[in-house]
Amino acid sequence: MTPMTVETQPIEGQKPGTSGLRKKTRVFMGPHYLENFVQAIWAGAGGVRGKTLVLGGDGRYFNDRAAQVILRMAAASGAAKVIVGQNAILSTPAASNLIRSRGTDGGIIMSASHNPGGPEEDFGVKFNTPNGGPAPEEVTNRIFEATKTVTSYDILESQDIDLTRPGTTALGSMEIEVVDPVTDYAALMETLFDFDRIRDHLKGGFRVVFDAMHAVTGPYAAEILIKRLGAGGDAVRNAVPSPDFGGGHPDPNPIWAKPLVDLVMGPDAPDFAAASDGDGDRNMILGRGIYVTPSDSLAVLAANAHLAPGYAGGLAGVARSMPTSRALDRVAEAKGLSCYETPTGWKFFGNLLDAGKITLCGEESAGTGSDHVREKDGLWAVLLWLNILAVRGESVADILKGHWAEYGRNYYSRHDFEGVDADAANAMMEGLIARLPGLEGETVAGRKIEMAEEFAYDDPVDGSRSEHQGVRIGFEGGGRVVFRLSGTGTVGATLRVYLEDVETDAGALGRDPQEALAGMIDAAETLAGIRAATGRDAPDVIT
Ligand code: G16
Repeated sequence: MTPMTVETQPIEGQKPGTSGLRKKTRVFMGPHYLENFVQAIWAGAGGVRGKTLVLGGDGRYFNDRAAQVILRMAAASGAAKVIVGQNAILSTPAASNLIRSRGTDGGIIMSASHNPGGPEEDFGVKFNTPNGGPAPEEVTNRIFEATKTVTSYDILESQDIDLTRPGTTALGSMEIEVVDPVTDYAALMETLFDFDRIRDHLKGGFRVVFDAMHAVTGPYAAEILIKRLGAGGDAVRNAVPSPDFGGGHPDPNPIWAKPLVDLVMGPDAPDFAAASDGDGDRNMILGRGIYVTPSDSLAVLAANAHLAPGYAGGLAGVARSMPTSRALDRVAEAKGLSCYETPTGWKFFGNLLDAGKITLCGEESAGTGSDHVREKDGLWAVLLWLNILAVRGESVADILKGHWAEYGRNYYSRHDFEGVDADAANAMMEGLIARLPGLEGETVAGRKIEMAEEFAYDDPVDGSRSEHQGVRIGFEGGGRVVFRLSGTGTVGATLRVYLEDVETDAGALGRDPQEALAGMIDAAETLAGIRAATGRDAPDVIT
């Protein structure tokens, strides 16, 4: 088997976004598209000669084909070994775990996360560094630069590798180890949580439903929740992964996981319900009659993590992305913990976790995680909730109400305007940014503005600076509006408007969030002219 060098030329637009490169699947399947990007990853990673990598994906359409191409390219470029999930499947947190626990040089994850899959939908590729986390901007910038100059790529000519059975095989001089995707991950979870206690709680009649949304967590949830924790056989729904996620959006939010929300609001509600996304790193938490926002979930987990054995020693510190609500900050303040504010993107937590400055972190976009891996982790969040529920013996609703009574409530919502005209969205943001210097002290929609700025982040570990990370406008009394353009969409632009207001009056903690946030919603419209810029009367998705 001799490596071939294939001539190519740079393809425009291969700039990694918030989380790797995401494009329409057909774009990825186009001539040289995937190959160019993978060759650029090798360049950005300083080459792969002699290195060991992890490879896996969420099983979406083209996952299997892309894996074969990446393996041939790794072999042709001299990689020593690739550890690959059986059938090229690995959830994102499981991949992160393998990268770390096997002491590898990093890995490639094939996923477009919560975006739908299929020939007409989305595909994605991202590179994770040896710490198991998404490559930091310095590396993704190098990858992007390499995509602009690539003139050839190396690939081995060979038949497909059999990835259907665990075991070791070879491709040229490269070793390929096919591993069961679930085993190591499930073992890690057992080290963090009190499985006996959770099992007893479930045995005592506490009912759990988990919706895998036809995506990668099905087999993980079946192994952990049903087999190891003894939840009933019907506890895991939509458990068989499919290349197009059953035709749905594998996005665990009240819109795309509506059947689950309906279930917990209905007469036959389980005590606890949860869902995860395409690649298993996001989570949605529900209790009987209640939806827990990701920001509240993060705050509750931070306040109670010590109840699980893996966190019994307390937390080193916590972090959240800037648009995430400041409910976490209240917990951190009460407990005397450092609380860091990072830009959107899990990659920004990596340095803080590596340096031991934080143990727990999360984002409003349904991501929560800890220092056990370097990705957010959907099932981990479910298990931490279950551990807390088992110890406290209360309902989800009571825990949440108790939390608000103790710390106050940060009403929170995100309004998304999807697939809007990119030029119009950019012009809206630029107009807003130009007005920021004059906004402080002004009153908008009846509330006085205390601060108005574009968020920039100075990494306290490596000193790097990331600018233009969203516009934030803070109001007297703790209200806040944040504007950002998404970095994960594949069509036009998606405008995200993050709304927050603080309530500490005990009699006003149970309001409908959209109603409680009406003032901030007005302020956002007045400040940015969202309707005019997007041509929409209302958001496409409200979470
Ligand atoms: C990714 C990132 C997250 C980010 C989210 C939304 O999640 O890993 O850090 O919060 O996208 O990003 P944006 O607002 O730019 O669309 P995932 O689950 O898609 O990998």
